Amino acid sequence: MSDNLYALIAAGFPADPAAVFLDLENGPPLRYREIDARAARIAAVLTAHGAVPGDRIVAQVDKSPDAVLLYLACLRAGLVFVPLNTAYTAQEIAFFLSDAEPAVFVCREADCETAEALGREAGTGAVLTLGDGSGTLLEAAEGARPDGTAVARRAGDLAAILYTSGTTGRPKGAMLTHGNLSSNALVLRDYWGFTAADVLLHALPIYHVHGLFVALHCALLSGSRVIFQKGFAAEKAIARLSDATVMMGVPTYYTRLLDTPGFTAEAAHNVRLFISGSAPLLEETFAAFEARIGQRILERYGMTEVGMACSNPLDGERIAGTVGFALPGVSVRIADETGREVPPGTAGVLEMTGPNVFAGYWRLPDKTAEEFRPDGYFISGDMAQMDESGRVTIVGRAKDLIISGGLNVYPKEVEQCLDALPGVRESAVFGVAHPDFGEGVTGVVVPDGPAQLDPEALLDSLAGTLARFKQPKRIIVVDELPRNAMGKVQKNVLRDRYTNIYTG
Ligand code: MLC
Ligand code: AMP
Repeated sequence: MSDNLYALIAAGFPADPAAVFLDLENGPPLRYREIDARAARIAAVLTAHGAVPGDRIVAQVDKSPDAVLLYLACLRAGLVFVPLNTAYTAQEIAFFLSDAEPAVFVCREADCETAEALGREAGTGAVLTLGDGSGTLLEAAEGARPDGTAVARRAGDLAAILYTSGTTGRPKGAMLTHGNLSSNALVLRDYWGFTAADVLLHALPIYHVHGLFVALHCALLSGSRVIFQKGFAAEKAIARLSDATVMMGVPTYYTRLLDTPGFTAEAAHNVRLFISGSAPLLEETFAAFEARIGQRILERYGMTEVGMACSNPLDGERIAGTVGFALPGVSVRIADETGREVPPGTAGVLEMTGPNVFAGYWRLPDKTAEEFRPDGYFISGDMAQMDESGRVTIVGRAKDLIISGGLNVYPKEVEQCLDALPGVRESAVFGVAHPDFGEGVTGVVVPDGPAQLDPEALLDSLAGTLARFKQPKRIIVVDELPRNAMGKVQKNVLRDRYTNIYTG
């Protein structure tokens, strides 16, 4: 019996030939009955370009049904899907191509020329565009002769690599296996009570765990319909809520909904479940939501490396500021810096193990070893506490990480880019409260000599190197950085000093 996640998904496709998978803003829907043939044809094109099971397929493509089919095609053919944030710049992509060494890089039509140049530079097997014009992957797929069934995979075989940045500034590829994804998907479908009667409002990007795995797998494994929106826009989401039963989003989606007058209990009456994750949901947002809509948002906690680990219950009490309990099959503990479990109520680092926990960082065995305890627990870098009943509260981060609108930004990476700019001696990047993004990336720079530095010009200079969401929302020029007696930059002093710059 194969452990291919695609085989698991396909085995549960609804029998009803009219059942809709993706319900689109424009154009005909993608029906469940179409998935297999279309994914098989895309897979045939990839294999015709020499990709064999285990090879990586890097994709930087817009959100579309074809992008979802490309993911499913990779699973089906035993290829390892490597999705990239569409905001990444050419410089960022060059790294991913050289690190992942894909057989095929699939890009957007508009990026075709740059992508080909990057592919040549990195020695990528082939560069294909996802558009449906002449010479594209989809055109080739039209005429392709697909192979029979999903390629046999074992649970430990890789299904995807998702890059997450790191505290050193160098991104790391988290290797996720078919077993990791399948186990988490089945648990979530059941824990959140997904059935074929559900309709999921999907406005998340599909290059991260949240929109790609958590949302789509719950829908695919229950045969539910997905209202598939290109991106999140509060008005558009509200317009479709009366047809939806479940919505998933990052906290920014919920604050933006609450800032929109049309978001009322009436508009949301059909929705049985609002789920939030990827960043902390403020207690004020939870309370304002309950007061307006009469429902409690279900907050859950996860990471690229482990998928989902904790969730508030579907039927039990959902408590603001907590992320609930370890999911079935996942073991969570709060530990001190040596990995020893601390008593209930004490803050420590959240560690976890289970079938959901990734297989390590791509080609970084030493980094992988550093992040696991000898008994197999993965060290999340999040600070948390657990009460006597097992309920977990995230209380902070041991890692130097900013989460802006649900996207991770590692200060080191931004500091390296700022430091490389002419006229900059050094910089410090940190997050402070932001009313829309939760945390706003903020940079402080020290000039190299007497020359004046213009923050706007510095920001312009980052444009080609750093994805927009990683760029500081504000840059402040200072004479020197605050340092402790050991010479270490005191980011807490900077955070305190600039705490109100976005909130007034
Ligand atoms: C866009 N911008 C951002 C940003 N997204 N800046 C900071 N943080 C972000 N997250 C930039 C834009 O480029 C733009 O720049 C400006 O900010 C304002 O754009 P916008 O129109 O307001 O942005 P929008 O397109 O609406 O996007 C915001 C967003 C989006 C919050 C809707 O970022 C989003 O969908 N985030 C979800 C990310 C996600 O899926 N995370 C899950 C990771 S998985 P300018 O200056 O050019 O106008 C994970 C594991 C888990 O964490 O537990 O789930
Ligand atoms: P990523 O590496 O993009 O998968 O982001 C994972 C990180 O997001 C975690 O390590 C947490 O810091 C954060 N995160 C995810 N969900 C929550 C949540 N509900 N509350 C607080 N932080 C969260």
